[in-house]
Amino acid sequence: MTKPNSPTAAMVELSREHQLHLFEVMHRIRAFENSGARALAQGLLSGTLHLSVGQEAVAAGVCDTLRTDDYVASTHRGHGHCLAKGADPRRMMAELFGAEDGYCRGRSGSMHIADSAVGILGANGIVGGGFGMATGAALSAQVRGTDQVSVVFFGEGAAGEGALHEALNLGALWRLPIVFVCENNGYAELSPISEVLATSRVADLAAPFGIPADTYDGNDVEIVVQQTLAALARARRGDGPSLLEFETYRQSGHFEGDGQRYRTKAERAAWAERDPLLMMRRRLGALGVTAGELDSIEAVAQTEMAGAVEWSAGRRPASEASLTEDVYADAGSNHG
Ligand SMILES: Cc1ncc(C[n+]2csc(CCOP(=O)(O)OP(=O)(O)O)c2C)c(N)n1
Repeated sequence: MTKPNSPTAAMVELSREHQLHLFEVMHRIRAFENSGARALAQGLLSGTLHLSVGQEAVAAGVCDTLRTDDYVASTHRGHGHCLAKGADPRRMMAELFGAEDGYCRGRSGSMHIADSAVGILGANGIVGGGFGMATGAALSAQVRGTDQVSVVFFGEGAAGEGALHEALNLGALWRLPIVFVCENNGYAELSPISEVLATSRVADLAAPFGIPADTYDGNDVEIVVQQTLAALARARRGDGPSLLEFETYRQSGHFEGDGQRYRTKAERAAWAERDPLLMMRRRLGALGVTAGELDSIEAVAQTEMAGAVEWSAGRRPASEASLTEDVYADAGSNHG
């Protein structure tokens, strides 16, 4: 998959081709997750999945602006971040299937997918676990004198974690090339933001550190691209961190199987109208792209991800005998 018009400056006009590319990336994310969810419902996978259906514009828009050697620290809801940053969907799907060909040889499931070849530091089962890793990666880029940037995705539920405030402090103090990207989907597990955070705006939390921050529409992929470009330019110039809060909505449950009794049908229906894929479809339609062209992009994405499922289902499962491989124990040192 090529990346047309890889942008390098802030506030560029996105070409029609570029917008079509973003539409394709968002559809690939949705198709991957829907395919995984179907496989789970069919009993082909164990455990559960945390889907990001409805949030694709943030992953696609942010990662679109990044270079392969930039870093991304993801979350427990990280399929979109990993795919958009360049992970291989077959190896991702194989990991969900617990197969040896998966990213972690089938031992982790979706919450620990990492790919250092494309700068993915890892999805993370620990809420707020990415802050320290991304800060460290940004420090490493600064020490090595490269212009790489480190991006950390987090949910508004992670904004109450001390690790965010430590990372904001060090990022500002050392002017690190890091961008904090909050995907504010309104709920932390089953709790609305009003019950878990003392402010309604995560962006407010950056003010004491002198870090520029604002809140934007996270379902409009073009806005996500433009704002990330500005934050990246600042980081690459050596001017330090930014915090971008993107408001979005998780259309799926917190996990597959979540009864979702904590929110109303009316709320879900209103956000479904603002589905980022639908919004992009309308925009491209207004630019003269035909419904047939858009449908075929969607169909190609679905075929690709159905292929990833088929491939993964045929892979060898991780063997029980291999489970203790790569587990380290410090047996030699004297802790007395
Ligand atoms: C340190 C830690 N505390 C609690 C949990 C349990 N947990 C898993 S997801 C989640 C909510 C996270 O909410 P948010 O950061 O807003 O992300 P979202 O699920 O909305 O994408 C919690 C509390 C965890 N995995 N790690």
